[in-house]
Amino acid sequence: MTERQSAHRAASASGIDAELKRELKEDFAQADSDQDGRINFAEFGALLVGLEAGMSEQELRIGFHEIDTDRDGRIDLREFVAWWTEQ
Ligand SMILES: [Ca+2]
Ligand SMILES: [Ca+2]
Repeated sequence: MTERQSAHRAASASGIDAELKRELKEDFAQADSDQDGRINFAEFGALLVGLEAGMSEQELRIGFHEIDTDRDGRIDLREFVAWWTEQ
């Protein structure tokens, strides 16, 4: 878990507030570099590299599949928010 993710999780301990949602939307929009409303694997990899998570490609793939709960190969905003806020 990254420091940033820990902060998000701490902030969400008492429920997702508007501020957190706004931040997540911004993070999502930044990661969605082709702006199609979904984060694909390449965009996800770039996001994690940007966060300096230091994950291997295999770890990235595992993480991606964990987040992509409907298994359509892309992460939508709902899945992204669930990932950050899930305990
Ligand atoms: Ca995209
Ligand atoms: Ca998905």
